[in-house]
Amino acid sequence: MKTDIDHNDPAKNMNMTAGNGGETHQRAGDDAPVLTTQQGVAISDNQNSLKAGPRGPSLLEDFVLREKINHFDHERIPERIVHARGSAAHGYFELTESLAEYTTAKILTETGKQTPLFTRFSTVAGNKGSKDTPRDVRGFAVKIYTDEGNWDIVGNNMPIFFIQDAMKFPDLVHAVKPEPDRGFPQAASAHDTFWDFVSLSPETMHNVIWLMSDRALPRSLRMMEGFGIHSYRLINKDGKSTFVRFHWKPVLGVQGTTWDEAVKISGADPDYHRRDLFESINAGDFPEWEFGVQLFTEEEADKFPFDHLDATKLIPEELVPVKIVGKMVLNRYPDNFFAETEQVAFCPSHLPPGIDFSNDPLLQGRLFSYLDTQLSRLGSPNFAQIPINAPKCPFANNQQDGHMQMQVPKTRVLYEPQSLDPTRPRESAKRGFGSFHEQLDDGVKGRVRAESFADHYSQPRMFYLSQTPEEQAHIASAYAFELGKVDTAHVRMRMLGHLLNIDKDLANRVADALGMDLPEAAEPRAPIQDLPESPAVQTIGLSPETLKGRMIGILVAKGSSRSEIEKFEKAAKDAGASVKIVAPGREVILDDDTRIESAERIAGAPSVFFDGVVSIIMPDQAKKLAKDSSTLDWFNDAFNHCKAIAYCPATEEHILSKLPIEKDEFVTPLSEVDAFIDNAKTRLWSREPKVRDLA
Ligand code: HDE
Repeated sequence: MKTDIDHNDPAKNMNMTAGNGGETHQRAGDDAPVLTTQQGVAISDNQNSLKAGPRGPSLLEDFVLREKINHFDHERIPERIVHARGSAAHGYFELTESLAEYTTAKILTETGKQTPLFTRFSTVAGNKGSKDTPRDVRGFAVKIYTDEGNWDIVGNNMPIFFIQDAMKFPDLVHAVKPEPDRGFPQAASAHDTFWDFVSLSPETMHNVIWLMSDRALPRSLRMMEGFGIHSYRLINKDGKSTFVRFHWKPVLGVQGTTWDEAVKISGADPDYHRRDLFESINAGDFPEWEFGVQLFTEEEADKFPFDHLDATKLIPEELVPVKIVGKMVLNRYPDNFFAETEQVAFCPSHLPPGIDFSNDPLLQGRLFSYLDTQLSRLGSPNFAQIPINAPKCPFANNQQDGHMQMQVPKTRVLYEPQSLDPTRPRESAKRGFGSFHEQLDDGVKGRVRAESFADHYSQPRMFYLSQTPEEQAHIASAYAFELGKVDTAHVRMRMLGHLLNIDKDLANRVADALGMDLPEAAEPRAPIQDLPESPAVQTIGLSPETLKGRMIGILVAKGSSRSEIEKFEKAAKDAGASVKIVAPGREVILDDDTRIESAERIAGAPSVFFDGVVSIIMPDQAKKLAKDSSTLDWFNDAFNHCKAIAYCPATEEHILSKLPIEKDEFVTPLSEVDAFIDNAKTRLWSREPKVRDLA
């Protein structure tokens, strides 16, 4: 707990001069760094443009002004067409178990070595300035700077995708993005065009049900699983291929928020996930994931009750276990958002030798798209020379010129074959990337979709039936919420027809919540199978009971007991949580007359920021706060979001007694510190049906 606040900041008034615009600013001393133009010419005045007299017009001659404004005018590049909103961090990959039996890729065979990487998380639909917590899929893209070239695992936080063929991607994205005539809604799937498209595309049903689940509302970027989705191949030294799917498993477990929380967080802190990533890394609490692989042969794949080349299908972990072979630690926040997070360019086609693509038609389309999009986003085929994109191993080729060429090739020879310069790089059949020699069927060329891709309902059904009852209620409520925003009745009706194929109870719950009658079920193209349940797809069921990575909020005010505050602060921190003191102001005098600094004013720190809340206030302050709606919401929301609350007598008498808060086992007096700490490790989900009308 911070106690001493120094109001004397001597640095504040150093070297200050008043400009004739009235502004106060610092001027460099003789040895201090000097501001210069792009050409390195020192600037004498960065406050005033060059004018013909104090009230006269500005002069064209002013190269300092022109250069400054010119650069400013061009400081934006096009945002990503999808995944525009993102946050990233540097870190490392470390292999713990060699996959030498399956691949020659050094990154998957050399254990114990730390290889640098850069990971960017994103939402999909919203623009660059949109909120962090919409209901959305999250991008999970990792660039590993291996010794054999960059490896980009460009995945999501869900193991499947909406569509089976790259041909449909622009349609999907046009449907979910803001409707083009009106330009809204931003970062939301709850609108007619999205549901119109998906209700006409049964292949989307699996990803849509994941989107309606708690997986679409991550509590933190540190608490998301990552999936490479598509099947890839590992190729060993004998040229043998094994199929593989890549997984990232968060050490903090998978955790979500409720929808109501996500909505409130987005208002109170649109940067909630970015801030959490920044704060956790700065606190030395480094986000970490285990790296795992699902390995299977062609023969095993032939026995799966689905086609693994279809990206709308996951391979249940119960069928092919995820073998943990490494880890990723994120330990450095970018120094500059634009240079790194914005300019990083991921391409699924970036692979080191020993890893190869499968024939998944969605993956095949992506291999074109990402390289192509970088041209319009970063403006030049030389984007790979930007530091965040450049490999950290030596690279050399004969590609020349173009916008922003940063290299200066010192050679006469930029072609092959050549006999003039023996030092120039040449192809190497031995070390170079080799594609798997796949024997292809003599198929007929045509615009076709494999019949083995036709089962669109069995896995969504498996997903729904594998959830805990609480999660099923969240999923049904999410469908009801989203379809409730759809104005076109036949679209809502068509979706109910699909839900009937997923689960009758689900369809009934959604129809009831919408006040609609159920239509006929949609006609399935393939028989719907009853697959074994897969608990690995849950969210609540996978949330560990821990305070690690969680945040406790302690409300204090004038005269609050220092010893009580310290008791809770210590207990929470000992259990691995972070703690934030919340108060009516930014400074508070406690019962022992010391002054402390709060992390936030209560008006700016609603309880949705915390996993458990504690209130330690004196009666006079409690009476005052009882008239403040943000304080009342603080307690009400904590209760409605099934969180633990520890209260003092004054809070009980003046605040809780006025609110519809029932004293269940998660609402405890200050004396029960241990009970509070235990409760804050989880949520009291049985409270939820009492406070919310779930579908
Ligand atoms: Fe992407 N996707 N995508 N996507 N995607 C892009 O590339 C695209 C797909 C994913 O943090 C774009 O650099 C097509 C699946 C992530 O910078 C673009 C298809 C998966 C990111 C693009 C897909 C993803 C992107 C936009 C269907 C999960 C953000 C900007 C064939 C496995 C990467 C950019 C970052 C970004 C195209 C499908 C994940 C336009 C055509 C499936 C995480 O190239």
